[in-house]
Amino acid sequence: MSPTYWDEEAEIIQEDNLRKLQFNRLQKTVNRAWHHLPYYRRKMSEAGLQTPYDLKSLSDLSRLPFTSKRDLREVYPFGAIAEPMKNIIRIHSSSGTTGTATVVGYTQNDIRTWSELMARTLAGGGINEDDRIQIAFGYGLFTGGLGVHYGAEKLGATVIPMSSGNTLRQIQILKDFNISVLCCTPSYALYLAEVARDSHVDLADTQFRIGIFGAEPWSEEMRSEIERQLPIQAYDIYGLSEVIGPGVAFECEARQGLHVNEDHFIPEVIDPISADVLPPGTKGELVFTTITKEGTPVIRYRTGDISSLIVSSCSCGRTMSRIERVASRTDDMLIIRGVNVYPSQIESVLLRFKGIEPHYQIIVSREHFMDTVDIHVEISSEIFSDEVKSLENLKKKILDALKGELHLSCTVKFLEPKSITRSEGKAKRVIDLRKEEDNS
Ligand code: DLL
Repeated sequence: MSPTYWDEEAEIIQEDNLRKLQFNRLQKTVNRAWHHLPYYRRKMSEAGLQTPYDLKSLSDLSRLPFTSKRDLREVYPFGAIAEPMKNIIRIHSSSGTTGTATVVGYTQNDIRTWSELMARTLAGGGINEDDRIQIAFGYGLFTGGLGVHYGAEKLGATVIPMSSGNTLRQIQILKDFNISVLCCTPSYALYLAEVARDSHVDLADTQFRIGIFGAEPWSEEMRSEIERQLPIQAYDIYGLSEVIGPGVAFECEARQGLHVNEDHFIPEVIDPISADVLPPGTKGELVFTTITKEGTPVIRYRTGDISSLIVSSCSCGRTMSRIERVASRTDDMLIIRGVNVYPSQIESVLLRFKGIEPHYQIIVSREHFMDTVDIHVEISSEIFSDEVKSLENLKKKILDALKGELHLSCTVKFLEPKSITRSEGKAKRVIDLRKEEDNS
């Protein structure tokens, strides 16, 4: 398959030229932050910078201070905006479910850049102006809906701006409008497949061919499951509001990691504890510096997402380095009686077993000062009616795999199909009752 570049000059740029471009843009960003954002000026001065022109090469990036979600929250609502408000044409914001929301402002140029990057992202998945794209990411303060929308229009595709929810209607439109591309969270794609099946709608003989999924972690096993249930190739796209929204990194047709749009964002991977920069191939926390954003530039923003950098060349010819798919976050690691495990690892084990459905929840609680984990997972209706003995057998195999591979002792409870509430956006996989107890 020949690669589908949207912006060939940028996507196959030579490394030397890319590094020069990045340094040039980084200097401008540092200058902007120094002059327009008092908290950055303070942080940079504390880190020993005397002027914004102190950086001599790209490796001096490591002299700059990190930015955390907390820093952005402290200047809520508009303290992270580096332009007069009259130049800001759009505001997005994180949901704020885990604290004060973070607010991001976009100038005309930022929206132009974002649209370009999203067009690049969609073209990377083989999408073109002949496609009809149903956008089932939420529209609103969340960046998913509008971010993909502007990119799809830029690409020249036909956009169907559905937003999230109203699943029966989504299926009807998918079929009636001969949609070829669906964009949503991977968990919502599975829900849509389930509702289509229940409504006896066969999507196999439609034009539907590509899924662009992101905004939440999903495993390779989940990708296989989605592709088994829907007649599509599924692509992973990654991004976060604080950096721009979707369009930070995307999978090409090789699907071997996500290309970072390095001409706009400089990625680093650090040790989440010591904050030391880690070499390519080593897993750690992803950090991004925006180098073209005007509205809300961020310097060395700590994402909390875990990944590693892949610098080897990709068969698609793009020279921008890649990140490994983001399977977990530093703050979703569960520490269960001294064992560290991520929900995505549990997902990978569960989905290997036939009859296990991709709908699960991990319930963590504390009994007599001991942490316990109960995994609630749906099983298919065929095996739900199996004899108790064969169900017990299956359960034992799962428990052995969890123990053998993740050293996790837990309990597994099989649930009837459709017992777990479906999500229209980001799925909630972990219920940590310990936090609720601690907060009560
Ligand atoms: O979720 C932006 C987005 C919209 C990305 C649509 C992709 C598609 P936030 O709501 O700010 O922005 O959430 C950002 O979601 O730090 C990750 O933890 C997680 N995330 C986003 N994309 C992926 C992905 C959008 N492909 C947070 N894989 C990020 C894993 C992802 N996690």
